[in-house]
Parts: sequence; structure tokens; C-alpha cells
Amino acid sequence: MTERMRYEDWRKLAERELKGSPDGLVWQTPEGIAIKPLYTAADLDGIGQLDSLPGLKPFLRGPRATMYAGRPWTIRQYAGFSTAEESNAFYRKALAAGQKGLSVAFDLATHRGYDSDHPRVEGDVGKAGVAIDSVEDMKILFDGIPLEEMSVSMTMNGAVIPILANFIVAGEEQGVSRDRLSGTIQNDILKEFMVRNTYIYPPEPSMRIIADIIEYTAKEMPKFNSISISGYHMQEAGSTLVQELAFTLADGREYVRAALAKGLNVDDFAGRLSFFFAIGMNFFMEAAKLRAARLLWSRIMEEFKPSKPSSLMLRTHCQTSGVSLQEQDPYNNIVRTAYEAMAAALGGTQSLHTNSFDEAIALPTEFSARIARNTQLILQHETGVTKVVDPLAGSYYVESLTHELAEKAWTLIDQVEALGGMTKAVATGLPKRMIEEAATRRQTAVDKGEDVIIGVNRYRLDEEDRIDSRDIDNAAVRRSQIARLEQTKRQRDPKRVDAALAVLDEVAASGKGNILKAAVEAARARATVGEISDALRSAFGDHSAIPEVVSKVYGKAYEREPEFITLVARLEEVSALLGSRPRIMVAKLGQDGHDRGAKIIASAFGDIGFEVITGPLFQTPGEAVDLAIASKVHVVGVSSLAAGHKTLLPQLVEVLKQKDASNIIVVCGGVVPRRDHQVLFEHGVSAIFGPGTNVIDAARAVLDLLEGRGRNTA
Ligand code: MLC
Ligand code: 5AD
Repeated sequence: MTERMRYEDWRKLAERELKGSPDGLVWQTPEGIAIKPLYTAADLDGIGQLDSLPGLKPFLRGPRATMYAGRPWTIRQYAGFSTAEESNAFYRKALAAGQKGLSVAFDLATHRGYDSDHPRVEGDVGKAGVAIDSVEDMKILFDGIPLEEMSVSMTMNGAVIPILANFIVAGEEQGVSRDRLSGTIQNDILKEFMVRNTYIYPPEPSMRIIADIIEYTAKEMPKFNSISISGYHMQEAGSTLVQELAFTLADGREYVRAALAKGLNVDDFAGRLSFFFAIGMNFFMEAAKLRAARLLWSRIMEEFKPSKPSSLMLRTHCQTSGVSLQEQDPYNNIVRTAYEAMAAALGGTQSLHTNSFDEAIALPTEFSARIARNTQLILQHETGVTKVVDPLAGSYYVESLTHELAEKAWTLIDQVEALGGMTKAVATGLPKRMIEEAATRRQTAVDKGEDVIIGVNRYRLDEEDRIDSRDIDNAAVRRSQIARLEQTKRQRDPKRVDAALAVLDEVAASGKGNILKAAVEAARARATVGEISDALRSAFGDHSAIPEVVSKVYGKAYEREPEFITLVARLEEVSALLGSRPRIMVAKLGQDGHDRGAKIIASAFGDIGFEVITGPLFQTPGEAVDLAIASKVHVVGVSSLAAGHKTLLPQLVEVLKQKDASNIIVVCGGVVPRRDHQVLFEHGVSAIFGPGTNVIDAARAVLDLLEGRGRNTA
């Protein structure tokens, strides 16, 4: 019997089971891929990748010949909070309990190149990561951790120069010369302009910084990965997996070009480029994505004609998806993370972070971090997944998906090329817009219940369990950071600092010499993160982005829904009451650049009929109030994802009072632990919309508030 005839038999059976056509079972994914209920050998026709072997180009089946059978992936948990002392203690405990590599999360003040005493960062110090102001902090961070043996990843992009310089000097002073340091610096600025937003300088000098770091590490630090080209944050911002794949690889190609333009030889640096992807809930597609990524990267690198096979090899870190985790019924997140971790392993990651179940509430506690770490330890030691290389190879479905993802991503990569490469594409705003549209579409599907999330839009608990969460006293952290900064400044030789900073400024401004090399000298002299960043600011200037918001995605999907129609009608009534359409300003305060939520709210509220003002990133409460008053808004909606809310929201309300604008209603959305709700209410916040809030519900609540206010003042 031929394959075709047997398939026809299956179809008949399926029709009988379904009492209808199996074509209705096709799942259209956000990537535009039609997933069929059955894959067969026929789906492998014409797929060229099937004879691939691990360790050999194009590395589809993995960069190493033996993969985890030889050495399992690195359990590398991203962590950092409060002071260097506290983070150091946390790292040591984690390493003793089975973690294998370190990964430092810096606070947002550090990310954006501000010392802890800077007035703009009052709400951010020590909150979303550890505060580092100088080599003195960096030395404490790694105290008792042998940098000769431990590979250290540092997620740093904006203030990448002072941080890497401080790390090199901390190593030096621990007795480990830079050529023996192993680890990774994220150093990926293009995705910052697209989604993550911890940039400091404009794109062009930012690309120079990257090229200088690749040059310096290629020459001086042979064990160090010069960059971690990241798609993670794109998926977090709402991208599809094809967008994540394509934009990340296109970013990588751009960095290779920047390094080549410096005169480097491709084989001298390509083997130390590394990648970073998110692993979300689409289990098989995520595993296929990593396989496709390796295939495509080797294709891209072939263009540069390297002679070493390792120059074609994509090695990657993965992190389970933060955005897939929920505030509601949070223990479900343990299960989600475990599935995602399994997908990362089946996809062949080199290193992995598993998120903690309290992701949507606060930074991990000792307890939630333990479960997250053990999720990987159990996977490695108890399930047997490490014993066989690329176990999904040959699966009709996974091979076919790998192929389809690769094709679709390649088409998008070509589109980027047609725009002149990723730097130019980013400048057009196209990738960002595409990602924001995908994010809004996803929100719509969740709000409408088409995409099911257990505990949120299906099987929601009547009452949530209370869980403990980590709280950080940022005022105390700030005080202790300022004390150490003052001490460091007292003890250093000011002439040496000034001289080193002048050289750095000159190297930056003239375009001659290596910026990192000059910064290492400044760090040795104890110039601070803020001072080094300012020296570069004076040469390069600051980057500021104009917020753009997509429209008609949410509204279009909802236009026929009765609840939407009712809401729009209510908005008209409220408008009549107010005498104008309700105006809301969506504000981001402090150094928190996570703007997916703010963008979705701005977009959806706009479609509902609100007049929306999108405030720029990084405002102080005072600046936000000025804009709100000048824009004559009725409501300020603050989106807070980096835990600055307890400092920044009360300040905002206070400034409104001082400026006689208390009639403006303040609401807040984002990651705000329940234990903080009361404090915010007491400080004049009228409503708090946590993760998992349906946008329609939020809009209705805002209209309720406006109606109340309209009646009160009427
Ligand atoms: C590996 N090795 C083997 C082997 N497998 N040797 C023999 N047999 C095998 N089967 C060797 C490797 O060649 C290497 O040596 C060494 O073992 C370590 O393995 P690795 O695979 O290179 O792992 P690792 O050192 O962990 O490096 C992984 C990496 C790296 C290349 C992906 O860049 C990395 O660690 N990245 C982490 C990035 C990260 O944590 N980012 C956090 C972002 S959080 P050799 O000598 O060849 O090196 C974030 C969130 C936010 O961004 O927004 O704030
Ligand atoms: N500690 C632990 N995990 C963190 N993440 C961000 N900051 C920290 C930190 N300080 C994780 C979260 C988040 C993702 C970007 O990284 O999972 O979603």
C-alpha cells in the first residue's frame, strides 16, 4: 500500500471520529504556521537537514559531538538584588546547592550608567538587581568565588564599558589575569533599542562600543564570550518565535559586520559570539527554534568565509519565559517552567536559567529560587534527557517545524537585509512595530479567552493563596551604596582618576584607540560607573526615543464583541459628563524600561476611544506630573515592572498635590505585590491592575473612576 493510500485511510477514520473534516483541527500559530494534527514521512520530503550530525556543521543537532551525554548544560541562574554583600551570599548558597555558573542581574541605575547617589535613580537602587558603583562593589560581589574557575555572565548593555572594566579589574585584584577569566557579557545593544530599553548612547557610538569590546576580548580574553545576542527580550515583549529568531540572527550578522569593519579576522572572534533565546510554552516549536537557529546561523556565517568550523557554531543560553508566568495561582508557574526547561534541553541549549514561580510578583525568594534550580537538577539527574543527543531528530513534526521556522525566519532576515541590515531596520522602527503588533494580538487572544491560561482566564480561583515574596528596602541599599561611594572617592587619587577619564573621553571622541582598554585604566583608578558613563556621554550624547504606539489591532479584534460595544458606548457617556473625551497619560517612571504593558494599554485604550498620551521612558515623578498637567489629562496610569512603585508613586501623588492637580486620577499597573496595594491606596492611588488583568476590565474600571469624579465635580 502506498503512503498516499494509507493517509487516505487515516483521513477517513479521522472524519468518522470527528464527524467532520480534520482540517478544522489545524492550529494557526501566531507565526503564521499551520500545525496539522498529523505529520507523516511525506512531510519530510525535500527537507535537506535530515542527515546532519551533532558537532559537525551546520550544527543543527548541536554544537558538541556528545552534547549532554558528555557534559550537561550549565545551570546558570540569573540573580542579583540589593547590595553586593547580599547578592554574594545568595550566589554562594546557590553554588553550594547545585548551580554551576553565575549570572549577574544589575539594578537599573547601574544599567543606565548612574551611580547610586544620582537623583534620577532614587526608586531603582538595588531593586531589580544588584547595585554596583565601582570596583569595590564588584570585588565584594565575587568575594570567595574563584573567578579562575567560575564562568560569569553579566547582563549589561548600556553601561557595558564600566561594568566589564570593573569585572576585569576585580579579577586582576583577585589574582586572576583577564586571559583566564571565563564568562559572557550581554553587550547586545540593538535589541535594547527594539525592546529592552536600557540603552544610554545613540545607535552609532553604541555599535562602536560593541566592536571595541569584541576587539579587546578577541585579543586579551580568549575564554570570554564577547556578546550574548539576545532574542529573549523580544519574546518577552510579545514577539512571535519567527520574529525572535530572525531579528536575533540579523542582529548577530550586524555585529559580525561591525567587528570586521574594525579590521578583525572573522576566525579571531566568531567562536566567542554567543546567543540567548527565550523558551515559552509552545513546547515543540521552542525546541525546533533552537535547531533552526543553529542551522541559519551557520548559513549566515558561511558568507564571511571563516576557516574554523567553530566560527559557524551557534552556542546559546536560554531562559524560560517570564511573560508566560502568572500572578494568579502562582504554583502553576512551577509546572510551566518545567515544561519550558524540558523544551530548552530538547532543543540543545548550552546554558539555562529557569524562572521562579513568583516571577509575576517580585524577585525570587530563597525558596522559589530553590525550586527553580531544582527543576533543572531534576531534569539533568532524574529524567534521562541528557543521555541522548538531540532526541527529537527524525520526528516528522519537529523536523518539519524546524524547516518551516527556518524558512519563515530567513524570509524575514532577507527583509531586514533589504532595509540595509539591522541597525537601519531598527532606525525605521519596523521590527519594534512588528513585535508590538504581535504583543497586542496576543493580549487580545488572552483577553478573549482564545488563548487559554489556567488560573487566569480559565479555572480562576475564587480566592488566591497568599505567598511570601521578597521585598527590598531600596532606601537602605541606597544609603549604604552612597557611604561606600564616598569612601571610595576619599581613598582614591583624584589626579589619576581625572587623567584616566580624560584619556577615555579622548578615545571616545576621536574614534581612535579602544574604549574598553581606556576604561580598564579608569576602573583601576576607581573611577565610578557613573563617571565612566559620563565621560562617554560627553563624547557620544544620550539617546532618547520617541514612543510610538500601534493602533487598531485590539479594537479590530474586538469591534463586534458586545462587551466592547458597551464599553465604547460608556466611554461616550463619560465623555459627555467630562465635556471631552477622557484623556489618559501612560507613564513610565524611573529607569524601568519594560514597556510592553504600557504599550499594550496605550494601544488598546486608544482603540476604545480614550485620548492617550504616552509619556517618554525614564521620567522622574516631577517630569511626569508636568507632562500630565500640560496635556490636561484626567488620568495618569503608571506602569511599573521594576519594583520602584513604593518610592515613585507616592512621590508622583505628592507632586500632583503640590501643583494643585490632585483632580488627576492616578492608577497603576504592572508587577505590584499584593502586600503593597494598601500602601499605594493610602498614598492616593485609585486602582491597581496586576498581571493578568483583562484590558477591557481595566478600561471599565477607569471609566468608573472618571464617572465618580465627573459626578463629584459636576
Ligand atoms: C561543553 N563543553 C564540552 C561539552 N559541552 N566539552 C566536552 N564535551 C561536551 N559535551 C565545554 C565547552 O566547549 C566549554 O569550554 C565548556 O565546556 C563550557 O560549556 P559551554 O557549552 O560553553 O557552556 P557555558 O560556559 O555555560 O557557556 C554558554 C554560553 C555562554 C556560550 C551560552 O555565552 C553563556 O554562559 N551565556 C549565559 C548568558 C546569560 O546567562 N544571560 C543571562 C541573561 S538574563 P570552552 O573552552 O569551549 O569554552 C537577561 C534578563 C534581563 O538578560 O533582561 O535582565
Ligand atoms: N533576579 C532573578 N531573576 C531576574 N530576572 C530579572 N531580574 C532578575 C533578578 N534580579 C528575570 C525574570 C525576568 C527576566 C527578564 O529575567 O525572570 O522576567
